[in-house]
Amino acid sequence: MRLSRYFLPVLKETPSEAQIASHRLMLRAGMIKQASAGIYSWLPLGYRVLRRIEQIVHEEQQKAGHIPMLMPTLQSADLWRESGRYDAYGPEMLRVRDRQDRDLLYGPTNEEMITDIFRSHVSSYRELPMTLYHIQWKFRDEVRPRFGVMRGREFLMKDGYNFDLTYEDAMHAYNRHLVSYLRTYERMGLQAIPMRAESGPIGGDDTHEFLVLAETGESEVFYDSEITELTFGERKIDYESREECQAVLEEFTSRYARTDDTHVDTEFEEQVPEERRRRARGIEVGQIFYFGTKYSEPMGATVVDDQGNHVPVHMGSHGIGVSRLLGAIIEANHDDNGIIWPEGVTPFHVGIVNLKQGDEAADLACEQLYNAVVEAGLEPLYDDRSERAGAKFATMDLIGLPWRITVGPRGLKNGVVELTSRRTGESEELTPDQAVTKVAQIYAGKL
Ligand code: 5CA
Repeated sequence: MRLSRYFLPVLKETPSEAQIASHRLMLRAGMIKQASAGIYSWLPLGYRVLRRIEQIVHEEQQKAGHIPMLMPTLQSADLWRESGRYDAYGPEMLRVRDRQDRDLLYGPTNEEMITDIFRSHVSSYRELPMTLYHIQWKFRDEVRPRFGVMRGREFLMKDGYNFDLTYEDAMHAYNRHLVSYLRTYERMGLQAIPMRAESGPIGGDDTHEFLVLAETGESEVFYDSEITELTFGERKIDYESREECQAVLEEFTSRYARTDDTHVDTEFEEQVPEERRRRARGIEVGQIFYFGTKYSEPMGATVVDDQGNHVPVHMGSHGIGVSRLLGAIIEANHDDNGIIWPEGVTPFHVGIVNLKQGDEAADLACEQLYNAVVEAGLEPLYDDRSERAGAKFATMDLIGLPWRITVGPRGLKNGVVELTSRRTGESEELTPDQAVTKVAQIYAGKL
């Protein structure tokens, strides 16, 4: 992409309505524009990151054996009357009436709809286990939408639903989700800690929220500091193996880590030595639930088991806040000059800055670099505008591409360009070929 042809409406001034860094930076970097309270348009740069995050979520879900699909945003109220949640959900639900006077709603979540799909098509235990998921826009009429995409009214969620014959099978699905979530967040450069939480309107007793520690987080959390030393890393996992998945759950959830809803002072003090007790704030980027037959029973989602009995299926649901993740990633990765994207989610892999647009040698070198980067399978953003170098650097720093190649007539006389890391600020002089090879190698390990 050439910046002269792109749509990147960066803001010079800091928008006064934004209270936290991620919201400010997303507005300043031209990633989003508010359409109305808690509802945003995704401008091209923001949309790119959103798509990258979705892609990682898809890949990790499918590795775990979960099946992608897509359900609509508008749902019939009748389904929600069957589960009893139409009245119970309250004013967060946006209710709509069509021209036939039928009650619809803009889905805040999809337990009812997926249960209806399941009961229409699945009748034997032989078809289980099954986990279906989608990535779709949700609407919750939050009392206080704020912090940009962090607490929106319309937001993008990955929501997955498991259908299992027994409690044990359903807990295996729960554990698979826990593992796949750990991997998903790590690929985005985030540490998200599973913490015992409250299930709220989704229901059920077993639930964990995944929290990214951040001062600006909306949740208060209490945890044993040892937990922050755990990473899933590059290890292999066999998702079919109950033991392996259960072992990961135990490893990541045996230490004290709870949100304020489930926190108990006396237990915290008993279980964690004082020097390891931490009280902090966090951003909830996902939640997993086991709720058994809460929906399958009232809605008649049963299968015939191997004895010929009709039994309601055990279910759980598992969500990732896809659009919220942009905010969480930026909260965890920025400095005074702007965003610092982790390689896994960056909107472009490398920025090319031409210090002297119109200089024949510089223009030619940039074109060649651009083509070489594309040939290496990466996406460059080439700042080919006739701007001052300082302005070009400021834009690159603001939008946060992890790597920048700077090309100027002076360096070219010696056959070199400059490769700069956004995170460390360190630069090195390399030939254009070496610079492309190095960037390609970095991404080969990160994508
Ligand atoms: N049906 C279940 C799991 S699929 C469910 O709805 N879970 S949830 O309510 O916890 O939402 C899943 C994730 O969506 C949350 O962990 C959070 O990351 C994200 N989320 C929830 N509300 C909002 C909101 N108003 N704005 C942005 N993201 C949100």
